[in-house]
Amino acid sequence: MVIEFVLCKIKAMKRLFFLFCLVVILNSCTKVETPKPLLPLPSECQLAWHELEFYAFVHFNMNTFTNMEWGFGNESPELFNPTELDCRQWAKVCKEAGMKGIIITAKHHDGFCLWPSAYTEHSVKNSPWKNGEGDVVGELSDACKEYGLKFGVYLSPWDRNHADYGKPEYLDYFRNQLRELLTNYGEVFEVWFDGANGGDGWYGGANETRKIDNKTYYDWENTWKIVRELQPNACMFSDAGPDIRWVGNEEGWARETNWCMLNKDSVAPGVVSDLEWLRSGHENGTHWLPAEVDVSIRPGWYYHSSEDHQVKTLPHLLDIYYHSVGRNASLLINFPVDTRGLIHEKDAEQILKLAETIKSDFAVNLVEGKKITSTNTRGKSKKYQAKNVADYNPETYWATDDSVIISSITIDFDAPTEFNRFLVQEDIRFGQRVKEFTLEAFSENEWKQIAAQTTIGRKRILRFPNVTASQLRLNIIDSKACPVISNIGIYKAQKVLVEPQIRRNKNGEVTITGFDTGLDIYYSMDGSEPSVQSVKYTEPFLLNGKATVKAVAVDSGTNTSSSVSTVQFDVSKAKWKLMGEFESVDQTHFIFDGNSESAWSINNKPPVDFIVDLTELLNIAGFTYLPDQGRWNPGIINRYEFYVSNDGKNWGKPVSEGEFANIKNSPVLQKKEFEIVNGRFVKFRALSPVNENGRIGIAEFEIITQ
Ligand code: FUL
Repeated sequence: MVIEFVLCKIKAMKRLFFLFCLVVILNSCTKVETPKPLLPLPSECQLAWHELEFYAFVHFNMNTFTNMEWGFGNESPELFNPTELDCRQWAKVCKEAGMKGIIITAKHHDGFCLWPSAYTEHSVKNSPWKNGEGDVVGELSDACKEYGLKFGVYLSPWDRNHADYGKPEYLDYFRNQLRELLTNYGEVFEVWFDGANGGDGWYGGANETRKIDNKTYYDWENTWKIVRELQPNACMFSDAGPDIRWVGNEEGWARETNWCMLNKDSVAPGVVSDLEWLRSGHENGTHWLPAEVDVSIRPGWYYHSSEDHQVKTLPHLLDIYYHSVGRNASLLINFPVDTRGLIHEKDAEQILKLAETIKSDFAVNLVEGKKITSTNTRGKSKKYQAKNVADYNPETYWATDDSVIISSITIDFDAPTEFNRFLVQEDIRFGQRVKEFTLEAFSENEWKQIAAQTTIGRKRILRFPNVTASQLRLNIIDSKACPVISNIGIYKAQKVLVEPQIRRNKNGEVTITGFDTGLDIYYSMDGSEPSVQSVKYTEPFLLNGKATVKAVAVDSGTNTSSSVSTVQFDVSKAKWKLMGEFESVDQTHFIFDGNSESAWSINNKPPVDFIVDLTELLNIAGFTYLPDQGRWNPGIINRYEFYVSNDGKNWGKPVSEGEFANIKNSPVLQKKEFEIVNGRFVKFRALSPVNENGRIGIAEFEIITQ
């Protein structure tokens, strides 16, 4: 009996073991394949770079002390003398702002080196700063280490100082400097190669124009090899990568449709025939070449005290954030470090406001703990289930079967929930795939579409007015291969209470607008700080003379106020008349309409004269020129002369002349001041447009009176 019982037990155990093996075998046979990666794919170094998202540029060099954007190359090292240089202050600001690294202009186009290079005398070693013993690059690299930030270098290929620039010898010099920077300062995360080259320069005293062939002169393939060899983890930036591409503007935006891929061989550093390629990438591009949005927190890249009041404020910075990080690009914000050698207080204040707002906008993820379902799950496997998009694990994702592109993922909140932000990420280890998607919200018993969009990429964030719904659905409409979504977030961001925008049109009508809806606006014109006791703005009003308008936005619900905006208006333009050949050209009113978004331009051969009758004698101390802000063939002027006359016939010599430096890449407001001249007529002569045979135009023109 006992033997029989034992034999039975053994048999049963054998059966069980057999069954177990069968299950294991069956299971391994039906194991669902991971999605096939869609080429091209990011490299390891690019993947790590994508994670950084937001980091800083510092433009600090000779131009800081000469008040220039592009130095000519003949500046004396004696001029470089910061009084309180403190790279730790830069690092502290960047760290607190949530930025992940700092890239420094070790050498800009004027050739001055922030480190004591062994290959030139044109560097800090011949400056009075620290008696020539200083090294800004070294100090920054140390500060970055201390604050846990990455460290990167900008080394301008164009060198207006070097005698050999344009000859083959210069390439050795450039490469030697690159080696110094990549050997002596620890780990470098990004090397920034600027494509800009304006031609003329000092060049060791030659004072001439030197043209180079951007495609061949720097022998990029071999120059890039130096970086790979010395800093294998560094990504290289240029118009054409090889790792990171320029986004095709310096205003702080990528296109909504933005692919990480680009046909790399169609561009070269400094040679891009269509900026749209950089702004959107190429859907079927040959290389993984993601976009980096570079933008300065002020109009210029370098510090100019005249721009202390033009630091970009929170709404503008928020737009930049959502138009870069929110559109599958990374964000590189520049601080023009000042003559003291510090990030200016005003710049720090605004960047910290941005950081605070981003932090609070994304503090509570409404997806957390909610039911998530999908119309299809790859192989019905748990490994690819919809829930993975909310597990904060970047390794897991939701994917569909290879044959299923059109698919949806639904978040069920259980109860009506209010939100205004939607964040979604593809797992880019599998390539960038999604071409088209929509968002729908379920409220009042029906599904309503709240957005229809194109690409996703590494991160896509949508902003929309508050929506209250019990469910939210992401529909993938089109994709290059089955979608692979790693993360979804839904948020309710607070109302943005920032200083209102004040504008005056040609007739002298002042309009004041708040950034968000539902806010009250109060203003003053007597210099006092506006408050709820001041005049309430209800509609545009007339202002014909010189005056300072101040305004504040108030959220009556929470009883909180924005900071105050201030605009100083000069004399009214109501009676101004355009004279000469454009006198009766219809669209010229755009030049004086106080709206920076409208412009007038023509295709005439320069010189082109804009003559204005101010209709009264005025003490003129300068003028401002806002170039055409349009994205398509804008008529930007880069060389000018400015005349003042009493009769509109005898003009004499120009009272101001020169270039609008870097205006092509940064078409911001240009301000030129001169010794006061009394006159009734002014002539703004455009000597050349930035693009050869390009248009010549003006968005806004004003004079500055005493
Ligand atoms: C441009 C340069 O010419 C500017 O001066 C600045 O350095 C900007 C980041 O790149 O091309």
